[in-house]
Amino acid sequence: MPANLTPEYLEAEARFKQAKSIPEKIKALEVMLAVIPKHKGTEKLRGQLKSRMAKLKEELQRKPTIGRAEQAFNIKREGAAQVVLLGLPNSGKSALFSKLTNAFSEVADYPFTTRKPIPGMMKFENLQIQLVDTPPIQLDHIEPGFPNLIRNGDALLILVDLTEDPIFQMEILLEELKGMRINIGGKGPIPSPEVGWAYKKVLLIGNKCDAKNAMEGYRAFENHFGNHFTILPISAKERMNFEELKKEVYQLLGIIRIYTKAPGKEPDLTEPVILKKGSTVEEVALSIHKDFAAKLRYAKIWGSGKFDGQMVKRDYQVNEGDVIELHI
Ligand SMILES: Nc1nc2c(ncn2[C@@H]2O[C@H](COP(=O)(O)OP(=O)(O)OP(=O)(O)O)[C@@H](O)[C@H]2O)c(=O)[nH]1
Ligand SMILES: [Mg+2]
Repeated sequence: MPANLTPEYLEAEARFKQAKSIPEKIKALEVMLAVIPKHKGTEKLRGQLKSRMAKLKEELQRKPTIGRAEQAFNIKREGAAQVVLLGLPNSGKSALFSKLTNAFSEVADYPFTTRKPIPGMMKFENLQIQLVDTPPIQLDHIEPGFPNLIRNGDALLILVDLTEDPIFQMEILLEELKGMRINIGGKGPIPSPEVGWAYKKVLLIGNKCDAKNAMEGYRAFENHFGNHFTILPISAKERMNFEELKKEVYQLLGIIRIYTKAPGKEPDLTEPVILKKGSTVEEVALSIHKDFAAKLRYAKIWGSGKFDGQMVKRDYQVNEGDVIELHI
């Protein structure tokens, strides 16, 4: 029996074929189903349209949840650097995060308290460094978006609970990071990059230093991992070693602070220019404006120069705390 499809139906079908998004496709299908002549000859076609519709609706339901979960792990970088906290459940990440930053993350004595990453700003001298609290790392289950969050960070703070076999905790963390193709290190040179792998600098933190048996755990941990990583014992609860911790985080980032000034004026020491260690005068200029770098003739330097106000060229390597006057 001929299907006798109407022009209305054929028009909707054309729209369906051209549709790019799922909602557009669903809309066109709805029209097709509404206007299709309902007789024996179209029975099979109607069945196909209905099952297509069901599949599209299911897809629509599924899509945003994956998207939303991933989006929660997309934390916009703010301040001088982004540092991601990592650890097993109950290691004290949120306790530390809440005390070091202006933000709040729930602390509780049961595991999996933190479900989504939370950003906060930590003040260190004249700098703001972003810390990101995260859900715990667990064996064989990685949330979508988590590997990217770790890869995008400038450095990692790995927390272990010193009272709960810290070596074993670290072994699990290393295993899970390996699964995400993330290589970590602390001391020593940065290894040459491998395709598909990311390398992250790490500071290891032994938490709960205030608790009984913590120092025993610390000594064993230090013996095991001390050659490859800087390890700092702290207590998030008692705020022990917080100043040291902030300094170590800054060291870990491998950044320097430079101050610029206009001729005859004083530099603004509250507004550092943040650069990678080893940067040059040219990169100082570039951080202000690309035209500035192009037109740069020379600079005067206070700090690491041979004398105050020394004239230097664009390839001069600047150092922590230098004050630079750019001349174009
Ligand atoms: N004694 C002691 N307990 C601590 C310290 N830091 C955290 N705790 C306790 O450890 C438990 C877990 O702390 P959280 O900060 O919630 O741990 P977390 O790593 O964020 O846990 P998840 O969100 O589940 O991954 C809580 O009962 C805290 O009070 C510390 O320095 N000393
Ligand atoms: Mg937490």
